[in-house]
Amino acid sequence: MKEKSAFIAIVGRPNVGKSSLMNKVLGQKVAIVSNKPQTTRTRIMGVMTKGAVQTVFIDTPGFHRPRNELDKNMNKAVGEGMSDVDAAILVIEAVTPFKQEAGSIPPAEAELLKELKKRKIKTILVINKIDLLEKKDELLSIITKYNNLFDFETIIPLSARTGDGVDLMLLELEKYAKPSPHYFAEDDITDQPEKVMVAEMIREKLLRTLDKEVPHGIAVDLERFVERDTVSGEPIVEVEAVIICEKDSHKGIIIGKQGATLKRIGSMARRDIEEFFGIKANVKLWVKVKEDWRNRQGLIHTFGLD
Ligand SMILES: Nc1nc2c(ncn2[C@@H]2O[C@H](COP(=O)(O)OP(=O)(O)OP(=O)(O)O)[C@@H](O)[C@H]2O)c(=O)[nH]1
Ligand SMILES: [Mg+2]
Repeated sequence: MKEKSAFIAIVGRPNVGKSSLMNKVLGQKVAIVSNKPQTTRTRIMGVMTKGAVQTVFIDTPGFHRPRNELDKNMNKAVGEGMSDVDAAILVIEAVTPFKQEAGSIPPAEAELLKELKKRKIKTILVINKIDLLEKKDELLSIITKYNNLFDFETIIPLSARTGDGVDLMLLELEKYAKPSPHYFAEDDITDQPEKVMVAEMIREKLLRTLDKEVPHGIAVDLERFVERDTVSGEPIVEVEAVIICEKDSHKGIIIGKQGATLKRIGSMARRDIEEFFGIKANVKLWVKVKEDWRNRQGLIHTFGLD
């Protein structure tokens, strides 16, 4: 059997459902998901091996106007995610949360299309969240609008939530696999080390629990991550993490009244970690303030975000 591989970049504005789509395809949660924009901060690979064909998805941060050094790094990660791929998926939303002028598209999407054109990348347009569409004929105007702007390989409306249309996308992707050895082992699902995945699981709970500007200024630094046996011989994974935030007032919000918020975040993260490793977990969390860390390259590097 001749091995084949395909590298597929997933790009788009923040919050359109890129990570949800990758997770749905893989049938496993590899990238964290939240209803806040800019959830994904780095390039994350998701690996799917079916027989001779290995498809490597590259989930990227939502492309957006940069406001600090971290944002610039995130946009850079989008550019890097698009290099040397066999095709790209541009994900857009069937229903946008903001008003748009007729015929126009969000500036971030226009910029991504410019980049895809410049790099001559074969691009599939995915219109996500069709489960939210009240009138299906609205799809037609979206398709016409985007078709006028770019020569897409194909356009696929789908729902990463329900899975509707996802099979059609996978069928389309088969075209881009090229004869090549596999880059990952057959049972690999991601390039992220376990330590990074644990830190991300904690950050996801923070994103889901906190509001306004607080979650965007957060990083999770894993200080301890070990598996050991308890006295009764049961395996347990010990996790100790520091939650970095930007202001004293944020620290207070994260901890909550008598530590209630932090406790809730810790137990939600513990459940995820236990499910992921299939053994019991202990999660200890602290909160520290590092002012303006999103503009300090040294700290951005420390948290693995460059
Ligand atoms: N109704 C509906 N919601 C969806 C669908 N796909 C994703 N979502 C929701 O959209 C929000 C954003 O999803 P993500 O997968 O984190 O989006 P993303 O594009 O990776 O976002 P960034 O990482 O911030 O760029 C979450 O609340 C998802 O649950 C869908 O098909 N239907
Ligand atoms: Mg994402």
